[in-house]
Amino acid sequence: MSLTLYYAPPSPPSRTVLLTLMNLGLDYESKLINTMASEHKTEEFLQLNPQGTIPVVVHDDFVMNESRAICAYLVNALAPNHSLYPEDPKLRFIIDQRMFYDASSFTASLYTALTPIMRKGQTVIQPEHKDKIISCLQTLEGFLEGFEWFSTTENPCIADLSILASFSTIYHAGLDIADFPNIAAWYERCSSLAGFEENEKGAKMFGLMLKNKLTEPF
Ligand SMILES: N[C@@H](CCC(=O)N[C@@H](CS)C(=O)NCC(=O)O)C(=O)O
Repeated sequence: MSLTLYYAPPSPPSRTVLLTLMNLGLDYESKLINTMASEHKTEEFLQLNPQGTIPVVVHDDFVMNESRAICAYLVNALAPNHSLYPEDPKLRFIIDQRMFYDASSFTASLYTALTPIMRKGQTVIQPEHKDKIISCLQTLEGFLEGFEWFSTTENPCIADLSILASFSTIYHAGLDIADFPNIAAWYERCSSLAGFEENEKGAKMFGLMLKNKLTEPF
């Protein structure tokens, strides 16, 4: 069996997959992709992923992109019914609901707010973009009310890993989390997860890059 991850440490979706591989205890080969040098746009890479994005995972000859779908596949194919993504339909619904919320609302709000800073030379996060991020954090805070993990069980799930990858990035960009005690306690709890330190390193890289471009605090 062979498993290869194409990724870059600052990239949140790359870190989501990295965290999943590490929490499943899977052996994999990693290939660093330097996006600054456009290594994700080479002909060779575009043959793997025509969308030209990372992460990409190749399991034997099966090629995948889209981080959360990759995480679900890794559990389904290589660790069925693992607590990261249990088969029980109701538990799985809760995990999918949190994970799809993360993709379609929380992480989407970050891309909307941060792309003008990272790629278009803006130096201030637009107030309406920040409002949307805060509104998503309020929702995430609510999901954690009475629970230790986004799974609502005593175990973390792949939604925890995808939210951790995104959240840690803005945390290290200077986001004030005083109004979100459930998220703060959850983030502290995440330090027990395999790969937490690797995720922190990448999140700090991205967060500091962002912080250096901002003329007003996050
Ligand atoms: N929804 C995708 C997002 C993938 C994505 O956009 N990755 C970024 C790095 S964080 C990328 O490769 N960007 C390059 C580009 O869009 O050209 C996932 O979760 O895997």
